[in-house]
Amino acid sequence: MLKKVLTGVAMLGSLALVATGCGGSSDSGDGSSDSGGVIKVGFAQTGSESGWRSANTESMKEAFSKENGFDLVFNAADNDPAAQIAAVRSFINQGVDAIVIAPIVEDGWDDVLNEAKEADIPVILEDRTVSSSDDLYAAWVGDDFTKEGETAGQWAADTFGDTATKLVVLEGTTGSAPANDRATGFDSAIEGTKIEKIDSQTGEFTRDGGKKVMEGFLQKYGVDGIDLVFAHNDDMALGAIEAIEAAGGTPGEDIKIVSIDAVHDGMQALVDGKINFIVECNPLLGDQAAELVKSVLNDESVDKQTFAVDQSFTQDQAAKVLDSRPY
Ligand code: GZL
Repeated sequence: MLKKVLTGVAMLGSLALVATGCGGSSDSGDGSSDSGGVIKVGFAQTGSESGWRSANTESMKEAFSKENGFDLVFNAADNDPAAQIAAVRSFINQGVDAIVIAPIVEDGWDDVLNEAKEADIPVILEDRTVSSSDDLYAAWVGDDFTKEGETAGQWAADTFGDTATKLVVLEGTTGSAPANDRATGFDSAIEGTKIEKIDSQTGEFTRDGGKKVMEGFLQKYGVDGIDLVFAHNDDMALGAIEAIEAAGGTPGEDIKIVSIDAVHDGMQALVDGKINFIVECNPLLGDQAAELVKSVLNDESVDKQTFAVDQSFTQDQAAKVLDSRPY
């Protein structure tokens, strides 16, 4: 399956494409629908669970703006998969021109995606993926979650691999692609090392969820019984930091933390020495998603998968870039 890897330049390029309306042509020459040049798009967002999600929502709203030729119908499902499916069904009933989804969980999408197909409304996935057959959506743009997990795991293996290390994991939303794939990648990277996963539980990608789960781990094992935390996102890592400090521990020293996202608050904690390593997950997917909608409505062939390019940061590397990052 073809996939395209995006660099920052390419994503900026797509901004130029979308802004000048040369993302393709149809009867009105700019990918517009029948409603006089404006494309009506329903966007089903997961909710507002994390700093990453806020940056992603901002990117999507900026890209699907009136200035760029869109009429955006936005829904945030508060991390409720049933509510998100109902939102997509509502978009179909409204007769939107295209639907964009950041699916909370991978499973349960077949029926409503078939209904969109029967209504001849193309679906673009952004951020997370679904387990449905890929003929039920036109394209997906997002980050390589398995690779993110592998990068985090490789750092852990390089740092602790030869030493007996007690690991606890703060998992993302159960059933979500990032939680599933980051776990797969991380576990493959630490295989054969002396890192032992003693516990793992979902904190739902939220700061409060990460704090509560970490409080439970600390009650169970004590500060001295845990050496390393792998948090599936920065918000849960930040919650874990609060719990560790409340228990009298020093995060980043007594208990090391590796996380994923690289949102500003996470990067600040990395600079402050409370997190030890962060793998980026770029949330700025709006321009590419908007370009995909225009191309699909223009019956242009598009790559089924487009990956954003992610990097990773040590504490020193974070200090150099913190003030210049876009999110
Ligand atoms: C990853 C995204 C995840 C982030 C979390 O692309 O789906 O959801 O890692 C967010 O911060 O809540």
